[in-house]
Amino acid sequence: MKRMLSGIKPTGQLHLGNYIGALKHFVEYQDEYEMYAFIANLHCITVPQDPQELHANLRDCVALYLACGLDPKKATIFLQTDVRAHAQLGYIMCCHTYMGELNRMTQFKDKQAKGERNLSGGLYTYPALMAADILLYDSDYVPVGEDQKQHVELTRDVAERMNNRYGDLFKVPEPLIAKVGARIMSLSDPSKKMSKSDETNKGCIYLLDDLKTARKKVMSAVTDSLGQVKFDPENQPGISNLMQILSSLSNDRPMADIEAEFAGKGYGDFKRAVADKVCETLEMIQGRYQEILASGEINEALAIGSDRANKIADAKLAKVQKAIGMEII
Ligand code: ATP
Ligand code: LTN
Repeated sequence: MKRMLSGIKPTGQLHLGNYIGALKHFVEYQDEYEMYAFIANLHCITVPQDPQELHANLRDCVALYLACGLDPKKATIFLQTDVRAHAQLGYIMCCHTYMGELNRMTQFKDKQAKGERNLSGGLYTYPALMAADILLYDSDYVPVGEDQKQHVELTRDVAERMNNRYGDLFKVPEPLIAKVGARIMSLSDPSKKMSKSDETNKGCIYLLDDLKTARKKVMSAVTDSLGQVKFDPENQPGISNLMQILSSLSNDRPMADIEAEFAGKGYGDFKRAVADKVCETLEMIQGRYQEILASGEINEALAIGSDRANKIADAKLAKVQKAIGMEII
């Protein structure tokens, strides 16, 4: 069975972009692949976090993994800090990644370009830790949204570099990016991706938004004055974004099908259909989320997951350290 690994940062509440771009695929893949899904709580402290909020978000994040359908019997679900080898291999990867490579990473460059001050060293070296996350498990595939492709490509480069230098240490992974929904845009500004760090809060639908709020956000989504439901991201970014949401929440329904259904109808009808689908999805997730919080499922899933993950990660770390010449015995 091929192996797949992905992580989500528990910074803030998970949103519909995370669900459509990442979580939904983890669930689809868990039957076909050996799936490793973790909560990247080391990555999230690369930017300042409020300890109480972070603690609450961690719990919510695991609960939402389970509520979206990840099954601890099939997938290995764990907290990054429960597997110490991530930080240790992360350091080793950092020593094999060039500053020139890190300088090219857009996530860091964007923050720098915005003039944000006091960016941490951790934020700069973040891609090296991400490489360690992936390579510890000899992952074949890494399902992520479009924004993470560059990090997976860097992981491939560093893996190949180390394989050439020390012998066959790592499997070289491939990013897996869905055709539809890899970049869900903000509802209030379709030129930006839907993001947890949305200042206005209007463009982002959180998985735990109450249904009324979620419906309102869809109904007030920015569209255009062309008056046709057509998939044309360049000229109709707002409508095309809503179409992507509708399509991926309806088993990847073809765009032509959606265009045909709404031909000659107004944007109001179309938005209502999108809002209905979004609310139906949120209702299902939130129902399971409440059940999970009231049960002991979270701790149980994490205990089984970290046990499984530690075994694989420890063996890989030992192999790497030996190959580099860092071990005495
Ligand atoms: P932020 O929203 O603060 O920019 P993030 O959501 O990108 O952060 P993560 O929570 O770690 O950070 O992302 C988890 C996964 O969700 C990643 O695979 C990422 O590519 C995907 N993802 C995030 N936002 C979107 C989006 N708008 N559309 C599609 N996929 C997304
Ligand atoms: N960098 C990712 C989160 C992440 C990840 C990973 C994804 C950390 N480690 C390993 C895939 C594989 C993000 O910001 N979304």
